[in-house]
Amino acid sequence: EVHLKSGSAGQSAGLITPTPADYQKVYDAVAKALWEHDEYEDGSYGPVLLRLAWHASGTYDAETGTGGSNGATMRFSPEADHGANAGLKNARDFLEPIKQQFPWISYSDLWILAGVCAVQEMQGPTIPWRPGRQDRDLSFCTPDGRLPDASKDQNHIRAIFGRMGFNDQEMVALSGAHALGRCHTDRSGYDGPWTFSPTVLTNDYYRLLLEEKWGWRKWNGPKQYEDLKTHSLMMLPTDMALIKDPIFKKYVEKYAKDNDAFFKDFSDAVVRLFELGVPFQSKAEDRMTFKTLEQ
Ligand code: CCH
Repeated sequence: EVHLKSGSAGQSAGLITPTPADYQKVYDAVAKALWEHDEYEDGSYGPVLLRLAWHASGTYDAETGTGGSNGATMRFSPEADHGANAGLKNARDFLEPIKQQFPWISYSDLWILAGVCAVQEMQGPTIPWRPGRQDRDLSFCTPDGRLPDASKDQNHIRAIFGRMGFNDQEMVALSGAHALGRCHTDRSGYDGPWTFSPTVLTNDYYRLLLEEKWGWRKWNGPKQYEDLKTHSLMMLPTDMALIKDPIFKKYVEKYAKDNDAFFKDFSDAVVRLFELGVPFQSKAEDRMTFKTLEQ
């Protein structure tokens, strides 16, 4: 049970459980703010919101049951200062007014709901969602080093995502998120977008991986690839590992050919990712789906 402020759920104050309609209101507020703040970067906070939700979830360790999106411990040092989380303050700050507007939702539910909203508003698949995350204090911060290191290879990808409990197919499906957003020299040190439409989710990431010619970029920054035709797109060493590894490559080829298959597998894998380590009271059947602003 959650304390809803008077009026926020169309009811008088009291201890009542928020309904799907209440969560849809939160979704709508995030979506509206996304469209209002199109001055950010390529025109949308969507990519950085998705990355916040992923980095909150991707700390999960299946063996110890620690980490994951329950807790929203990235609000605190040391987790906020982990190298992998550089720049995610932009996403947390973006969501702060929404949290003020809907004080009954936990930060941890809000961050993940915002990730769902980002995917859907960027024309991606529907991501079923359920509430139940509770905020925790900084003693629950995870140690540094649980998120992937972009300079590494397929063994590292398997070690990191295997620790969360994912299989090869899911690892490739999740990586399609790199159709969105860009790298920033002042955050990761890397530079540039993966696709020509970084605020619309498509299977272009896979198509470009396979169809473009890639070579090392000649610059002073960390080792990354650039497309040899336009020199405006990039791939990380971990991205290129998906076509160097024959098993990963099979899935890259599948998703490059079939956007529907990508959307379905991406949605399934993201639902799992976003629920890692959350002690839900509700059942999987109780997941809700949100309407986009357009719908
Ligand atoms: Fe990622 N990612 N990611 N990523 N990522 C970066 C940016 C985004 C890795 C490294 C990086 C996933 C998997 C991996 C997004 C979503 C996902 C950046 C640039 C690096 C580096 C950060 C910067 O400079 O701002 C590595 C390594 C892996 C796996 O091996 C997965 C999984 C997801 C989501 C499902 C999104 C979105 C971005 C763009 C963020 C932005 O601000 O534009």
